[in-house]
Amino acid sequence: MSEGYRGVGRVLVVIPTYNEAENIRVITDRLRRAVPAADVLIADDNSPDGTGAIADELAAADPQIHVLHRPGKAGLGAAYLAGFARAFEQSYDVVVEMDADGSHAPEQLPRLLDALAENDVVLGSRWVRGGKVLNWPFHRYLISQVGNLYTRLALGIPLRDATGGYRAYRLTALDKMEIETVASQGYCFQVDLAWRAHRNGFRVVEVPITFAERERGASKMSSAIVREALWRVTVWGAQARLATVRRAVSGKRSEA
Ligand SMILES: Nc1nc2c(ncn2[C@@H]2O[C@H](COP(=O)(O)OP(=O)(O)OP(=O)(O)O)[C@@H](O)[C@H]2O)c(=O)[nH]1
Ligand SMILES: [Mg+2]
Repeated sequence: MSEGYRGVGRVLVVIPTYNEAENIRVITDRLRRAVPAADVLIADDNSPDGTGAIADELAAADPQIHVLHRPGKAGLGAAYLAGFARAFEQSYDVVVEMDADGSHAPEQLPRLLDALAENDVVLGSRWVRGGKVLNWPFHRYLISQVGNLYTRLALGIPLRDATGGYRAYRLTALDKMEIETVASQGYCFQVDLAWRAHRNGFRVVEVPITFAERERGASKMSSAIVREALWRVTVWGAQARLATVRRAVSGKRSEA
């Protein structure tokens, strides 16, 4: 167990994995070098390619690496929630989300953690000035841009990259976000948490990152994941507008 990162306290980086045998060693190695103060939790959904066994080897060789074995593929959101629960149990101050496929450079984590010193939630952002995406096919660029535009309009949140998955949260903030009620599974999980942070009035900041397309292994991105995000964001946006209308109406009634 580490002493913590300057200014923010004890940090747990949760890396969800499903079939990342080709990536998990490289990413944990880079992460341990880049931020030696951070502990690592690999949340593996019983990957058929043996990622879980490799994670066990890594954990056996390094007391700052831990593994959460889950029974089967249940989506990114569920894996993160289980990882967050572990962070609460073990009294960490900060939890970080990071993909295993190398898209999120561990070398940029200090940038996120430094920004957390004066914020509650830090989003690694591809779409603010200074942010970049390397080697993405045009259709992925389009999905991300359109998805983020729709999210901004439907929810009225000022974020450029609400779907990104490279983030740091203070546990004091997560604790108030009622995450036990999160049902989102895919990307939508990221939008869900950004929306909760915004509604709670937390200090949310976007810092530029360079996101690189995965080089090894298969993507778990699917049209079902995009559809889930679309319908949930639409429902949340409608609920928020309805609540505003209701408040306005009951305000008028009490004035009358
Ligand atoms: N535990 C767990 N991890 C998952 C699951 N689905 C995806 N992941 C992990 O979540 C991270 C992001 O998934 P990716 O497949 O890279 O999804 P993506 O980044 O949207 O897609 P690409 O950009 O094509 O890589 C990776 O570390 C995956 O292994 C799941 O059902 N369970
Ligand atoms: Mg990826």
